[in-house]
Amino acid sequence: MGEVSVKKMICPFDCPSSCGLLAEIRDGRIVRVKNDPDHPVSINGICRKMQQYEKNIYSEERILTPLRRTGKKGEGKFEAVSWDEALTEITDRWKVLIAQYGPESILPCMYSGVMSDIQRNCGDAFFNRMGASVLVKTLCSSAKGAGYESVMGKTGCLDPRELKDSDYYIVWGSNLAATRLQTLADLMKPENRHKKKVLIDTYANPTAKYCDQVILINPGTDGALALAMMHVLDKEGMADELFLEQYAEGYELLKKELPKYTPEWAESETGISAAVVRQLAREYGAAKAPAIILGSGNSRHGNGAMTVRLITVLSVLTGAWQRPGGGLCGCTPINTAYVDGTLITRPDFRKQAARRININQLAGALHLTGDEAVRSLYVYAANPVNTVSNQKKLVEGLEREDLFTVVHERFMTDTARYADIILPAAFSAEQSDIYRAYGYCTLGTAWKVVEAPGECKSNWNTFRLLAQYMGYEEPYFQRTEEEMVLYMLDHPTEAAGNCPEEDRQLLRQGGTIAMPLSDHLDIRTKTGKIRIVNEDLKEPVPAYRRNYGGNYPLKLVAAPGIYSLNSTFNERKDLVDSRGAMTLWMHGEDAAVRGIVNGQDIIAYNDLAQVVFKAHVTDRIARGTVVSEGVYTRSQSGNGYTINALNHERLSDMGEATTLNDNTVEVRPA
Ligand SMILES: Nc1nc2c(c(=O)[nH]1)N[C@H]1C(S)=C(S)[C@@H](COP(=O)(O)OP(=O)(O)OC[C@H]3O[C@@H](n4cnc5c(=O)[nH]c(N)nc54)[C@H](O)[C@@H]3O)O[C@H]1N2
Ligand SMILES: Nc1nc2c(c(=O)[nH]1)N[C@H]1C(S)=C(S)[C@@H](COP(=O)(O)OP(=O)(O)OC[C@H]3O[C@@H](n4cnc5c(=O)[nH]c(N)nc54)[C@H](O)[C@@H]3O)O[C@H]1N2
Ligand code: SF4
Ligand SMILES: [Mo]
Repeated sequence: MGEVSVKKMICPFDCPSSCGLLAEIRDGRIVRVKNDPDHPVSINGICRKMQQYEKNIYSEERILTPLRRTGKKGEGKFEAVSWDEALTEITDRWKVLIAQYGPESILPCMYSGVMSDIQRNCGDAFFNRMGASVLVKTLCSSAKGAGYESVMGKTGCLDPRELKDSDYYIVWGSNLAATRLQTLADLMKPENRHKKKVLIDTYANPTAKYCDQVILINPGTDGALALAMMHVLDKEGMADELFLEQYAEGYELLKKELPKYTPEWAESETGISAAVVRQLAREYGAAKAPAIILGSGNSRHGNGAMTVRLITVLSVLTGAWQRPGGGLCGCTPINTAYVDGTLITRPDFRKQAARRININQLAGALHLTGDEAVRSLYVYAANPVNTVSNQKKLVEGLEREDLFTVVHERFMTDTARYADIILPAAFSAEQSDIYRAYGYCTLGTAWKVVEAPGECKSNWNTFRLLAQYMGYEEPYFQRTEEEMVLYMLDHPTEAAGNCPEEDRQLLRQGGTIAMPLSDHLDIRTKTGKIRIVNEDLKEPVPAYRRNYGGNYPLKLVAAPGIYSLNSTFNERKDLVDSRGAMTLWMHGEDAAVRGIVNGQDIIAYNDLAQVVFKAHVTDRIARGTVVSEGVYTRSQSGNGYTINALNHERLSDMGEATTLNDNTVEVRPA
């Protein structure tokens, strides 16, 4: 047996900390993965999913060669072909489609399978060059971003490392134990243990056991709670009017609206008793440096951006932002660009504007006909059958015989099953890239540590080949992956260029550097002030607006799970086994009136579909709400459909985002 060498990697998944990893390598294979103690964030460890990353990389299920479909769409029958055969077939089909119907008949579909900059975004350059339809990539938290920015502009929010200075925490619609593990670790440190932690969520998610108080709220009503808290703060003289005068604009206009938003009014919207609203507001107002740790759950509603806008305004009301640890955490802590993304996406390659298709409306897009029809779909780093709304209609679209579908994947996902051609994808360990965490002020690089098995290729190398077969001759498509990383390091943004020499050296070698934390009083809005009232918006004064809701009696929430990351990690048997069946949490009273008992098979249904779950009956959920955790595959469900079959394609109020927590269902025994 050869010697063990240790190399640095960075976690490529869609998770806010982009943890540093150390790979132990023997005979060209990774034998173990652990946390990199030199990394600025993941000093204490990494999550259970990534502790055995080698199990994913060397999984028996991995796709190792290009494949051509031999069975019916969806059946999962394929034969191995060479890269040359696959690329020739793909590009021949595309050339015909472009000549006959124009390049907009081709639609790329990507999302967050890999988060490193080049591998994630290089496809944009290829499809810009082609002139293909533009995918609007708003499957995650763009409503949250729009709501925050409408108040704070580009001002950086708290980096979680600053939470050590806070004296009170509100975890608002986030399951830290699953999605922000490094933040939870910080909150549980001995020096922070005694500080009160309040969870506001639709159910007692796995983070509840780390909190001192759990407040259950009706989904989509958080804006009412924020307004009622502001009502109390204003009425009881806890708003910091000096701070608001100096740093913000428009408070006097909002103040006029506050009298009507009483805790009693909020109780009728949120289901939280007026007494608890008052108690929460008073505690929050009494704290010197309270931090609101905001998840994305409550932004995935028809009123999601307005909700985040109201919570952001609440975070400034008591002047918390002027004290270390006070303010809002969970939006973007970075107030400047670390990487010039246009060097990767190359908007200049696109010669004329093309139509935009929102990823949340992919199902509808695949049913367009005539001149508008989508005739080819190229999916990479995404698994829309499991992660995009309106699953049933989406699958019907993918079944179209005249839709030429290519999927670049690591595993036979529910989406890959519908491909005409599958291309085998590399893992992050087998490719090189630049990494920015979205939840921390860090910047890193990681070089390939092992060769890809079989014929797997990275996104960059695949688009390079596709460009070659299409006859695209731009120098961009000639670069190797390593040359592209070096090119990016040689063309730094101002912030990255200003790093100390030793940090720049580290980036060339591979590793993560801590970038300066944002100055939270350096308000980066158009007016230089925090915009409590924003004249650029349709509704300048923030107000309570209801979410879409629906005609069925129970509100349905899709929560993230600990054992998977969106649909990723469904290839890991150990994690899938620990997770268990696809369950639907429901309140004991809601179950009783429907004759449902714990553990029973149940059917949740609405106008879109029926989905079979196991009932998880509990009193730790808001009445009238049902929640399903985690993203399951179709084969793990009782009837071949998962929660997204029950979700509409409607978009949020700002940011064109998913509204996957804003749907209603009825439930009956199966
Ligand atoms: N293990 C694991 N880690 C992950 C992911 C995963 O799937 N698994 N996903 C990754 C991705 S892509 C992202 S974007 C982040 C997301 O991570 P965060 O931004 O921290 O947000 P979530 O944990 O998704 O927040 C979901 C919570 O919001 C609650 N919620 C839903 N609607 C409402 C509402 O109207 N009001 C309130 N108060 N709560 C509501 C849900 O019940 C759930 O507990 O996590 C990333 N990390
Ligand atoms: N019901 C429900 N739906 C959700 C969510 C939820 O919590 N519940 N979360 C939502 C959120 S926040 C998000 S961000 C989206 C995420 O939606 P998706 O981006 O579809 O995320 P994943 O399901 O993780 O699928 C990513 C796929 O990319 C593949 N992949 C990984 N690395 C690479 C690579 O380097 N190259 C290529 N070509 N492929 C690669 C993986 O094998 C995986 O199949 O889902 C959203 N949808
Ligand atoms: S906590 Fe998130 S970033 Fe860290 S190793 Fe796990 S999935 Fe990756
Ligand atoms: Mo996400």
